[in-house]
Amino acid sequence: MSRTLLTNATLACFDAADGYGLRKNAALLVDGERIAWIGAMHEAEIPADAGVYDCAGRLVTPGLIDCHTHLVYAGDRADEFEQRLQGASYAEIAARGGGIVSTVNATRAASVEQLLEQSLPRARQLAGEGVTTLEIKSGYGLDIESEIKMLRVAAMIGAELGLRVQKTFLGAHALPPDYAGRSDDYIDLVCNEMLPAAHAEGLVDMVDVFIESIAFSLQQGERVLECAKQLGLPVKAHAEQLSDLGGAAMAARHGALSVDHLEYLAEDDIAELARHGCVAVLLPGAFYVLREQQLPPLEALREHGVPIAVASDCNPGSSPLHSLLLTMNMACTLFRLTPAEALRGVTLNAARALGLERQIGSLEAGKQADLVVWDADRPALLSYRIGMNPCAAIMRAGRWRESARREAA
Ligand code: DI6
Ligand code: FE
Repeated sequence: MSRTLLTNATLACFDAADGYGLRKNAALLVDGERIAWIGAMHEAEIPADAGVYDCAGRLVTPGLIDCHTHLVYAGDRADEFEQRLQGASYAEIAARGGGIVSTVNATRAASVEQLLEQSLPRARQLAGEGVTTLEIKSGYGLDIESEIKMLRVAAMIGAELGLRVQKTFLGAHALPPDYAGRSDDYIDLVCNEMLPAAHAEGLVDMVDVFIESIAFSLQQGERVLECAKQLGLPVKAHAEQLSDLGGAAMAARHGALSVDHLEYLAEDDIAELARHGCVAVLLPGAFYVLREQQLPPLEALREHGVPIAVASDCNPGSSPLHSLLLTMNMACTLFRLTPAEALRGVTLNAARALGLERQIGSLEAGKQADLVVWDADRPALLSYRIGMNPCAAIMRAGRWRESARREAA
């Protein structure tokens, strides 16, 4: 078992109820895949067999977690970007058969190899900024075979890049054209065939649903979540992105790990999230790209003590965003999160949104040794700078990712 001692570190541990849990002049011992010990430099003993990494005062955070992406897809939607700049809305483009459905056509036509080749650079980009855990949703296949193909590619990305990938089945993302006017029949297919088939292949860690006027109704969403629960799978929901259909409170009542987007979330429903310990995942990339005006109810989420996570929502339509650091900056600038909330939102609270908070998301003895060394001395720098990647070294499950490692001077 290999051991590594990080010395002279400024650790943002996230081991306390709020703030960074900052420890200066600290040391951290990694034993095998796990964090074995954290303490002050003057208490550290260097085991004879340990490698030493001198952080020289640099900041060390938990590995970043992007807890909401749709990064497996084929093609792009730059043409829609141009249409929106000429005045068309996201919902109008979707209504005329563009939007998600155009990505569905491209994704269905792509082979596994093509899908992997097109999706890998997106995951690599996120990983280069210190992402060690990535959630990836299906939802551009919308038939059994293509949804399974997407989830397979998601798993391949994890293996290829040495990331932890959580695979989310989002068969109820949009109504495929072949089911036009028959959305209940499509939900039957999702519940009775698609989800059980993907689950039988061991490809489903969680189940998500898009509850929105341009997607599925509250009742249809609830059916999908009930089916998922019958299979013993954790659930989550896209809710209140463009309108208030009550999807977030419904999903919270079903024990959802998270509800995501939430710009139109009503005050009454926030109490429901708090009561059920459901994480609010905010997605400033989609807000920015769609030039939304309605802000998520940040102050009320804080008042109710709802844990807040932040994610890229990386997708070809509403959020072609491949940087979690930029996402953190947007969460601060657009939504008014503090840098501490933004960093907690891509570490500990993102882990909670994936049901992984016992394994990852903070620097604590016993947790998986997923961590990032930054060319920065304070955590606020990560949210503050735009277009700067100060990632110096990345460790995932106790191993340095060689490609991202720069030796301490
Ligand atoms: N909400 C979103 O923002 C993405 N999916 C969803 O349910 C958009 C996906 C796309 O436009 O391709
Ligand atoms: Fe999304």
